[in-house]
Amino acid sequence: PRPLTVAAAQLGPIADDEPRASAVARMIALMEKAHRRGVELVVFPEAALTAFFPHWYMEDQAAIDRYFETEMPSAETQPLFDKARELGIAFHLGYAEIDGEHRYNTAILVGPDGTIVSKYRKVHLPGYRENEPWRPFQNLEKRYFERGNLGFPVVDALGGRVGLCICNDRRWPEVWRILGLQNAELVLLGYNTPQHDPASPAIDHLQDFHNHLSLQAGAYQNGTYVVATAKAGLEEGCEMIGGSCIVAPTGEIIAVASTRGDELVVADIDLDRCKEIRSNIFNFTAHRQPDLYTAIAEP
Ligand code: ING
Repeated sequence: PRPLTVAAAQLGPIADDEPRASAVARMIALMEKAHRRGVELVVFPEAALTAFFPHWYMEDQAAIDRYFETEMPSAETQPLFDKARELGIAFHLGYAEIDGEHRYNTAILVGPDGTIVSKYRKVHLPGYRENEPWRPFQNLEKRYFERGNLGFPVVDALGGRVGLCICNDRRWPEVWRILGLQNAELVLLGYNTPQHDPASPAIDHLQDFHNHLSLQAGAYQNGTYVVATAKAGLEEGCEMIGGSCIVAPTGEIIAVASTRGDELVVADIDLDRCKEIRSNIFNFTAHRQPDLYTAIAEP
């Protein structure tokens, strides 16, 4: 057995005028609670330092860039890295990244010694590029971010194979299979998911279902654990789902949030259990027929 105690550290809304120091303090409080519960890995949401600014239209690049990090860690985020090292806890953090002239929706995995061990830049950017004023809120990720250029990373960490993706990525089966083909045993992701989709209001009541459906399918069909963490609640007029959860390789949800605020969702997992799925039903070597799948990679 390879036991690991993991947590989804769900965050409630981050107000547009809430300083990074406040978001960091909330995350440190969750990390300290996690430590008291023997947690070894804490997963914070996508865009965990600021309000999810793609929900509104901006033209002034200086105003947009206020939501981005030009260095990681920075003075405001250093306390989170220091706390992690003090407690010996690894953590996942989502944030908006500026790299030279490039802007990405980024996530990192930081080891228990406070060093960055993996980094991912979001590939599946939902929404659109130009303002659509008919909507009560926007999704302008295609305007504010470039497509990620770091592939879909799986690294050796925490005694296993750890993969990253971000939010909309979880809805695309290709992402899960690319991580599965690299033998991911634990996939970490954050999300900011509105309850209401102005383009498809008829399925608003299914947003929680579609969230868990995507995570459970990805976990089961690739024999991996998943820790998925929401930024939840009413943030700058946009109601976002919660449902942060930990999913087993069997596809079972083994722990789930019950609020839309700051909440720690904890589970004891055993990375060896991935083999139950990957050595039988989803034994890729024995059962996959990649020569017949070429259409999947065609545009
Ligand atoms: N948010 C949403 C998500 O994929 C979305 C966008 C919501 C797409 C609902 C489709 C339906 O969870 C981000 N940030 O990707």
